Amino acid sequence: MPSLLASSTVDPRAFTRGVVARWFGPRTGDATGSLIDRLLAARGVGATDRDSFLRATLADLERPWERPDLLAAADAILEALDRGRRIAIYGDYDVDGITATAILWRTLTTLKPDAVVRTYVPHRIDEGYGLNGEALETLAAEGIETVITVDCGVTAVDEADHARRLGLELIITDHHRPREDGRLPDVRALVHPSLDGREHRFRDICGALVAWKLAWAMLDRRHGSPAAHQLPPPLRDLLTSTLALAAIGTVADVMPLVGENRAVVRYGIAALAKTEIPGLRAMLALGDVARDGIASETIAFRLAPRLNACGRLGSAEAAVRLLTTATEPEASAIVKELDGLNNERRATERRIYDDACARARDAGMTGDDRRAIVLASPEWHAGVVGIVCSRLVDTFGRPAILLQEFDDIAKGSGRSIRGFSLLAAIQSCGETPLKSGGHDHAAGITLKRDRVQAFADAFVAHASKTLTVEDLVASLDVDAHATVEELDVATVGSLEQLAPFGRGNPRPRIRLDDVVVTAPPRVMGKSETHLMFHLKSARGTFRKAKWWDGRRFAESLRPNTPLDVVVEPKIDTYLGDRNVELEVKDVRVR
Ligand SMILES: [Mn+2]
Repeated sequence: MPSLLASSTVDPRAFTRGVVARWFGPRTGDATGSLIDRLLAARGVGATDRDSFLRATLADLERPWERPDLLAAADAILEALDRGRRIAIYGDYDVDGITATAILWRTLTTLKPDAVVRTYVPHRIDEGYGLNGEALETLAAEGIETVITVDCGVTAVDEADHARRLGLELIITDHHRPREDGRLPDVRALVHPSLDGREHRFRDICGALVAWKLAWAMLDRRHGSPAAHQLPPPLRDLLTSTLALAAIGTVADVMPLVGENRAVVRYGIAALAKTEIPGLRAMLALGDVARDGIASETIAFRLAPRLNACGRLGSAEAAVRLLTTATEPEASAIVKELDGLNNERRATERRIYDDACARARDAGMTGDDRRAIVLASPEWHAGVVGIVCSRLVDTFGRPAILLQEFDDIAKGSGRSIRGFSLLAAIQSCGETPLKSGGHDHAAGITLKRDRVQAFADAFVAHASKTLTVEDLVASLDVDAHATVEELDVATVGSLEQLAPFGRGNPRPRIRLDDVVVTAPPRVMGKSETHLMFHLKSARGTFRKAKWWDGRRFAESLRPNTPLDVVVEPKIDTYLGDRNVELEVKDVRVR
């Protein structure tokens, strides 16, 4: 059997052990040039791509009128509008699905204000993800004639046949992985960025961006100037305002922020700051959301969790209304509701996390012998266990699977660590689940309830056999070495050119060798878990540093003990002064 472990082959990049994690990254002297050039090189952006990466403009996007699949779908929808057919946009309950739904709804109702267009988002618990036959029957019975999917449908071969029997015209737009057997639904038009033989130029895009490109294709077909493909100003504004929604979907669906996604998120954030969409304005008006300006992190940590909150707990209907029909007063009421649900979700998450930690410790799944966590409970909400798994992986440095038990089944999800493929492990540990799917890093699983214990034993045994104790130490990717002197306001400020940051393009992590802490760190924050101190180079240059949640590592920070540190440099603009601040991620005593 082939090994499931990448760590059994040696990572080509050297690693050093810090207090918290193994550091993977370039050796000293590996690269030359300015810091930004070294960072780009570390990310595989060479001299030829440098300018387009830094520029990241919408002009670099593939033109929708150059794509036959987008044109066919655009024409089918325009024809449906012209014929006055009743249209349903069928989406998904996560943020990508909700924003994709809103993009098409806004476009269709602008193109034809009196069109009959409704949205349909399945209930997470009662219906589950994707096109389902019963929903199609409901829509047909209601008089719907054309169904356009967003963020789902590419695997719906049987449902497409069912739709045809019901007399529904079906147009599918999706970005999920097609079926293993290669069968595609037989429909009027199908748009998908990564189908074999008809891939888009940039394939890693979310459902909302697929929908936005379709919107652009429709607007161009109907109102674009023939040669230059220019739109009249109000329609250009529509495209800009819906770009904010596409950016939210892109970040929330954790797309890699490279290629087209960089331009979409960068310009989408600019559009978000000026948005006229009442629902988005109401979200931005929440106290904590846009306090420090708007960046990809604003979307990831402040907007997306709230938009997700109602869908996680069941129905995404309120969030869809927020981004489609809601007027200003409705929008602020919905945002209040979503904020409340998000707080509820966080409380649920904390409760499950505390419970799971205690049970993992009791079951001996947090020590060195048993190297994975698999637990089940009837009390745990299936919509939240995935997030809790991520936190367990962070805390205990090992794969974690949590299941909710109900009736005679157990359903849940898991998260993994570097070098351990979760899906492969689930499928090869000797207990066959009813259903499993996902990736190396994250997976979903359904079991018969009376097999949970056997599965847990088999999975933990498998992980304990394949993972070494060293594998359980968290890992940290380092982009480049630098000197303290080099991290001045101008250089650190210039790193913002690499934004937006997220998956595939994280905030630069920089290693500083041979520095010292000048005085005992100060404890800060309400929780008294954070540290503040100054780092000094051998040549005597100081920088302010912070270590969030670093108090437990305070004894590694004895003044004047030589250290190597990994930091994320930032510009702090407190009281209008611009200063460099280093966010410490890990230290190593030399
Ligand atoms: Mn999606």
